[in-house]
Amino acid sequence: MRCREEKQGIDPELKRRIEDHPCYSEKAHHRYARIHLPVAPRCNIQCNYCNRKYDCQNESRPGVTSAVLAPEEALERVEEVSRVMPNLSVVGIAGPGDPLANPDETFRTFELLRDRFPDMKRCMSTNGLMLIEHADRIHELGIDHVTVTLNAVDPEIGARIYSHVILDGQRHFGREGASVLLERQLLGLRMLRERAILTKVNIVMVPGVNDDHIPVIARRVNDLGAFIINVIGLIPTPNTPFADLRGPTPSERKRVQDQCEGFIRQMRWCRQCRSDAIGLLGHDLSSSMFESGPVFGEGCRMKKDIISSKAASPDLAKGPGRIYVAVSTMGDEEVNSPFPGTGEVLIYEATRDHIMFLEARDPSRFTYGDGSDNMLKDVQAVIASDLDEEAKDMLAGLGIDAVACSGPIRSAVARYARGKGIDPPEDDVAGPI
Ligand code: CLF
Ligand code: SF4
Repeated sequence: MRCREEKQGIDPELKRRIEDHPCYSEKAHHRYARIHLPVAPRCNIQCNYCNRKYDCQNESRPGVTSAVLAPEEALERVEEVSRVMPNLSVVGIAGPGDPLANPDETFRTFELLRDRFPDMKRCMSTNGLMLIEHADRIHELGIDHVTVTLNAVDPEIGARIYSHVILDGQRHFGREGASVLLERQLLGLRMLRERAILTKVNIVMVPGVNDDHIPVIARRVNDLGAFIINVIGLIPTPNTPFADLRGPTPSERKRVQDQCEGFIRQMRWCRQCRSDAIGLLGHDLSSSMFESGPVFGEGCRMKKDIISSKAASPDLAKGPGRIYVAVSTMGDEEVNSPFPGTGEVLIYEATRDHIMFLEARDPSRFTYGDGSDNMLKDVQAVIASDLDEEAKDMLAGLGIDAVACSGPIRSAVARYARGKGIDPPEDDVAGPI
């Protein structure tokens, strides 16, 4: 009988490369921490969803700014964090601009890290414009994981997403700019594959612009050897051309992810973290560990306004044989946080074929009232270590079950599902890869 890894096409060597990377393995994301080093302030393109007061949105949520560090300061930060965080396994550079628009700072930082922390995974996220020039350097420095954000493989669609691209001091606009970027992204991905570097492709899903096009992107990047894709919902940011658009609803995003799942792995657990994030995904400790002053003067003051302004309403479609459950957790794949509490709220789907983690809902983006934007209005149950009377009343008013328990999340979801006549497979109760 084939083991689960084999069924998923993951050989032992590949498993070794992803098993402690929180963005390449769902299981790892509950256990292993990453640190982002904000050493790269400049950018070489202009995305229509990006306000440059904030971090690069290709990897981060809008409304967050990170203080830029020099490479030596970045190394000191890793030294400090690694002393208190034994599960720190990955160090990444993801902004606040594009790492490859700041090659000196980016590569100097990776050089210092390679010498001082040779066993820590080195990771980078880029818009891909300058990959061709730097693929060899990336390989030499042992940067084993590279994310490329690629929002269109059709320049007509790309022209609606990118306002311009700067190459060799020249600005390229519209379709021409999008073609320049695309050509270089595709060649860059190929070059990374030739160097056996694991690649992830982030796609920012913009309803009405590239949503129907995402399966086409997924097929193309799969052909170019990408390991996994991460469909990120647009979070509209003030003072950008996309300020008045909306992000996808949970069911719109899930529909696209399900369409793509047939031919490439899906990362569904991304938290769109900031470019100086530290810790487990979803439990960012950066602001409690270090003063993260604003680079461009606004700081995180704007964060709440931006994030709460255009949250897509929860709309997972209930149906026979399928239930959605919200779990309150502080991490470790355990039900270990009360509701409401300071932990995250994770949404799981259970059917007779799977238990699937769908998304994390940020309480700051939603309300708990009885309106249509209640962040839990589309789930059947809330599972938490404890629920206060007010929470139980609110849930009862929405027809949602309140379940207090502890222990592994997937066992708790399976128990609830079985009580509703749905028996998920044992493999999935045991956990993800
Ligand atoms: Fe950082 Fe990105 Fe490396 Fe991960 S994040 S550079 S691949 S170590 Fe991860 Fe954060 Fe999502 Fe990025 S959850 S935003 S996918
Ligand atoms: Fe902004 Fe990142 Fe796009 Fe550059 S690549 S414009 S920093 S979102």
